[in-house]
Amino acid sequence: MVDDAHVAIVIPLYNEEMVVGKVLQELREKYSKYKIIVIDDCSTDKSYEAACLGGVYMLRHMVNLGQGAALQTGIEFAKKLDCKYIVMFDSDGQHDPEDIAPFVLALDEDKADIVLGSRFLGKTENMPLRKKYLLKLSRIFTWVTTGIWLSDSHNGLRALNIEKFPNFEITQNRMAHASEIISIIKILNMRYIEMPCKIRYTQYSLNKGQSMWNSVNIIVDYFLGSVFK
Ligand SMILES: Nc1nc2c(ncn2[C@@H]2O[C@H](COP(=O)(O)OP(=O)(O)OP(=O)(O)O)[C@@H](O)[C@H]2O)c(=O)[nH]1
Ligand SMILES: [Mg+2]
Repeated sequence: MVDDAHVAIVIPLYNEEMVVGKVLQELREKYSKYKIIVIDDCSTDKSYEAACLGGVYMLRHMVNLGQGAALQTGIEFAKKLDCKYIVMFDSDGQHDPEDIAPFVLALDEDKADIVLGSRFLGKTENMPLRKKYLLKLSRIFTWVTTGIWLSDSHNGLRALNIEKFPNFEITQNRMAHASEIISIIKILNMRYIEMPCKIRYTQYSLNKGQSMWNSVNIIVDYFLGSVFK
């Protein structure tokens, strides 16, 4: 059985003051024994204040370093708290807390070392067509660069056995970390599975989400980050 005290939910946060409070409340109610670790990445709005709730470990970067760096800060902190499993969860309300438990169970039953969320296996609604095609393209990119074929290679919901892989380390600061994580799986020879997860596309998330242009930047970041490591 999963020992809840050794599970961490690591949540990168950047300018989500409107939604982060609700996201954390839901997580606290449903996973009261898990360690909930939020890393505010020098938000310019009131996200930090909105996330300072009881029962939440609140960390803060003094400068904006990007989602990859925030995840790594959270992973290091979770290791210090002796956590065995780490769940990566977005703060923008797009993920469904219900999806966490089956991911952690799969790790605990040793079905995999890392579980990757897939919106194409889950009940995702209102996904914009441009996002759908971009994600389909990105899985070809992932396959070419790593040899790993996934249905959804850029999904922020993941769960990983950090006790078994303490050297799992994200070095790509910004959004290119998603591609880097797949490379790490390959380098560390981790057993991975994809599991269904829901992504909520609301007007809020559509207004805020990643732009097409940013996707090009992510690819450039990834290559530069790999070359100049
Ligand atoms: N720590 C940190 N988190 C960030 C940064 N940019 C975005 N995030 C967080 O990372 C999560 C995902 O960011 P999004 O921009 O929604 O990216 P996405 O979900 O991959 O893309 P969409 O499907 O377009 O929404 C959210 O919880 C953001 O708050 C950043 O610079 N630093
Ligand atoms: Mg999002």
